[in-house]
Amino acid sequence: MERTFIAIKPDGVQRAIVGEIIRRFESKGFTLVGLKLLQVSRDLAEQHYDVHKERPFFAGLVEFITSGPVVAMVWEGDGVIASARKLIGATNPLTAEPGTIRGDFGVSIGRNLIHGSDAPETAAREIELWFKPEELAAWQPTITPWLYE
Ligand code: D4T
Repeated sequence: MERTFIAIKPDGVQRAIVGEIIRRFESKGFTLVGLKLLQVSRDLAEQHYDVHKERPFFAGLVEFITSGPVVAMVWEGDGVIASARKLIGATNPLTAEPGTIRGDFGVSIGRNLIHGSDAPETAAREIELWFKPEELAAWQPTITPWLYE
């Protein structure tokens, strides 16, 4: 089964939509296999956003994600990486479709509430970066036959 890394950024935690976001992933039919709330270190933030290190907004990104607690999660399911990106919506919440997390709850790109891995390689890298193997639980929900043929 595919896995993806999802992080609710400090704005999502402050806006008190952690439960709402988890509910959307659960209701869709994905399985939560890792979950923790943490204060992100500068080192972790810089590694996570390494791909953006030459971009003008890099310093702001690191500053913001280290500014308050983050909820880090790993979700599992068939096609979960691409599907999570659809649940999350476009990068800029102002233009993200209504019905998506960013579209429903945000208005600006620097406060876009949530991160989701964008490809299998980044998902594997980010899960390894944020979680120790023993922090992940492999389990099969009893409703699995009602989700998959
Ligand atoms: P993440 O990586 O947070 O899931 O967001 P996206 O995959 O949707 O978007 P991204 O990697 O292009 O951007 C990462 C992060 O940087 C912020 N950002 C982005 C910003 O503040 N200004 C910008 O111009 C861009 C492009 C928002 C998300």
